[in-house]
Amino acid sequence: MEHAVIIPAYNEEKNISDAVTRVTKKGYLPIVVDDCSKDRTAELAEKAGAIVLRHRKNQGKGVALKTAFKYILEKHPDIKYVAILDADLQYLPEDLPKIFKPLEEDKADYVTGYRNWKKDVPFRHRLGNFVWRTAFNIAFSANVKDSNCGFIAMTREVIKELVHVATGGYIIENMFMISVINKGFRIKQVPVKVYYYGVRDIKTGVRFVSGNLIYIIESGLKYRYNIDLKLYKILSKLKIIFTKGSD
Ligand SMILES: Nc1nc2c(ncn2[C@@H]2O[C@H](COP(=O)(O)OP(=O)(O)O)[C@@H](O)[C@H]2O)c(=O)[nH]1
Ligand SMILES: [Mg+2]
Repeated sequence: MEHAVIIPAYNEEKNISDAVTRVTKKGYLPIVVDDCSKDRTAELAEKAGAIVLRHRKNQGKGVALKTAFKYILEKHPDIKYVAILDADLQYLPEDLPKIFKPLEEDKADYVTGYRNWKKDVPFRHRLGNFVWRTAFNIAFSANVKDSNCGFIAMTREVIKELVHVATGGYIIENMFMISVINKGFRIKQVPVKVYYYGVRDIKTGVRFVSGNLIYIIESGLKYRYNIDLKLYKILSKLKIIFTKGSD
């Protein structure tokens, strides 16, 4: 078995069995990290045949990924390629072969999906992502089609780096991409399908968008001019912006 799929999960009893079953059907090893869910997520994941790693307290998606990276590096020397699939099935397990392909062909070290903004993404999410993507491409002289897609795949070599940076919640996608750029790994993006089962309220949305934007701009200043404002850290400590997730 060379392919593993990490499924970070927090209160996902509705979709977790389906997610695990469809990942297994594709021939990949499903590793669920239960981030201290209050529902039957862990039990259902186990019943569906996944390897289940449990957090005793809720720590956010970033730390859930760190737990899985450590587990794979320590216990699974055979695993060469690893993907991340959200448990809420916003992205499709059936798209996994597409996201693994550039790695298998040795054309990339890190692959992310890119969403069809017009066809699949609600306006408010489209706007937030436009702001992030524009800031990201300016800050890093990059030309990514999607800077915040949670559907990601990477090689074992990349995991050996990201296990040291993974933390927090929804900034994880930017944090990983920035780290991969800094390390000079090859990045590719492939088109993926995405579903939205509800849109955040405006207040939450603004806190979400601004938190990520501050992180991107600050990281850009560090990347270009080695200026470290630490603003993101201060604001997350003051709980002005989210850290783990919007929960
Ligand atoms: N929101 C949230 N999701 C978590 C947490 N820990 C793990 N996750 C999982 O991370 C994935 C992405 O979370 P989600 O809230 O859907 O984020 P979004 O779709 O990017 O806004 C899902 O599979 C969650 O179950 C957490 O503390 N909070
Ligand atoms: Mg989601």
